[in-house]
Amino acid sequence: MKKTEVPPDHPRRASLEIRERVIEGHEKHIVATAGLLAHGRGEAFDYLIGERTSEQARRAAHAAVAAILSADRPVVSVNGNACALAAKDLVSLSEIAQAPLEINLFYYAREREDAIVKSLRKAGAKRILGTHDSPSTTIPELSSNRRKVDADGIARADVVLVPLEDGDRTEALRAVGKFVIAIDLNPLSRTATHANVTIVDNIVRALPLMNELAREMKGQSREDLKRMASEFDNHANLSESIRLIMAHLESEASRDSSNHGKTVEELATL
Ligand code: PTJ
Repeated sequence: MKKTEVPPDHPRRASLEIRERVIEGHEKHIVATAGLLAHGRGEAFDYLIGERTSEQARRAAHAAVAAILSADRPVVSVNGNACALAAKDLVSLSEIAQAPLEINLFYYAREREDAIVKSLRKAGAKRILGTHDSPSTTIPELSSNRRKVDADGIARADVVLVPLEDGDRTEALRAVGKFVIAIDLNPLSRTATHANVTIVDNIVRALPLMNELAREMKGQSREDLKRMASEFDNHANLSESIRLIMAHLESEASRDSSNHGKTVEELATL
């Protein structure tokens, strides 16, 4: 199917182009049908946070990268939406942090697995775990398809990055002792509240930032990185992210023209 062209002067161009990538991913079987709905929910929260990376998200990304770089066996979990929106960034983070990529799907279908493998390989991935021919084991706490994990990957990982995760799996990963990093635009989701570090931002902004930070922080000592990760307070950070949304809404509701053009951080201090 021909890709819909977004007019260059469309005021919502950036958001519509991201949406087109998800639709294209769905047509190629990378994204599950439910992934289209998940994206719509994400878009709504992105609108509420001002469609930009907040200071809170930046701090969380810093702690997340510190945790990944200081881990013994970090893994980057990949699902359909993450692959459609950020394949190259997932591959480069995996390389910088020496964290293997593992495909882990809620709505498993062999054609989706194949489509994701193809897309990750095109983005430069050399090694991909979690495929049908890899040795697998299960997370006992979980009943969905995602209970199957790669014996060489998530099963033995200490730190797992789960972009756009469903709540059950985050809880299950925590229950089996993993340090979980989530990227989730919804600060109220079970994933956001159960992860050790939640980056409340769009994956299309969060992953490039994580790559940049990973390059910068790679030379730091393991002790410093471990300290940065352990000092991060996810609940406090999520509360601040929710306050930013409230401030944004307050300003919109008051329709005070003097506040137009202010960033959400500036609004939060009013
Ligand atoms: O590819 P599969 O089969 O593994 O399925 C993937 C989905 C995303 C369909 C599955 O994990 C799912 O149903 O997830 P949920 O429970 O809908 O949660 C997805 C979360 O991601 C929601 O909290 C959304 O707000 C959030 N989200 C959606 N798009 C983005 C996002 N967060 C960050 N960046 C986005 N672009």
